[in-house]
Amino acid sequence: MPSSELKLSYFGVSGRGEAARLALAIGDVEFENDTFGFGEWAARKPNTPYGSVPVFYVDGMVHAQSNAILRYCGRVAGLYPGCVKHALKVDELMDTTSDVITISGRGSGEGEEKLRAERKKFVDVEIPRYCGGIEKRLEQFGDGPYAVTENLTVADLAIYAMYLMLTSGYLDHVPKDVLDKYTRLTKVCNTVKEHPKVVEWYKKQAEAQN
Ligand SMILES: N[C@@H](CCC(=O)N[C@@H](CS)C(=O)NCC(=O)O)C(=O)O
Repeated sequence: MPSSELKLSYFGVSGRGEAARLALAIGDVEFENDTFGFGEWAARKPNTPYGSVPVFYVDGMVHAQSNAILRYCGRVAGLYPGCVKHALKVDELMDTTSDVITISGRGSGEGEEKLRAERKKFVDVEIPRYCGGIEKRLEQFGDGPYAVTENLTVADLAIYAMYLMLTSGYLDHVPKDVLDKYTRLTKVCNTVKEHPKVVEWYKKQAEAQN
């Protein structure tokens, strides 16, 4: 089958686009990494199916929803399990990280006081609920180092992208060490971070910026 022309469009931050970028990079799948600044968003928004990003073009046809995109990228990169039981676990983890990213946005654009209150709730209540939940599920799913099966899957990349977002200082009022106590989750993230293709990808991105 001839390979398709792929383009991923997302803000130049990790967020909901990062896991798909990493999946394609790890699988040596060629794609156009179309990143853009927040200032460009208003002009782009009407051209997206649901007024949101990421969007993903396959041979010119636009597609939306980060987890649909990530599953596609995982399949073409060989990082999405064929086994339905494994795929169920991968999907569960992907959707949970997506919930965390959605909740992290509460209070944005509603003023500093509201944002501070929402972020406090996020740190004190939602992170223990969801990341504590992921931690327990990882323990139930196996010994690692990966989340599901002994191989890297898109679930690991989704967890890593969420981890980057929560620990990079990108979110005001969220301490960078907020996930330190989740040791199994952190182990997954360190394993992804040290993956040679991931190291190579970030090195290339840094070089492109200089
Ligand atoms: N369910 C969607 C949510 C997408 C979403 O909310 N994207 C945010 C960026 S992470 C966005 O487009 N925000 C700009 C806006 O809503 O105007 C997905 O997973 O792709």
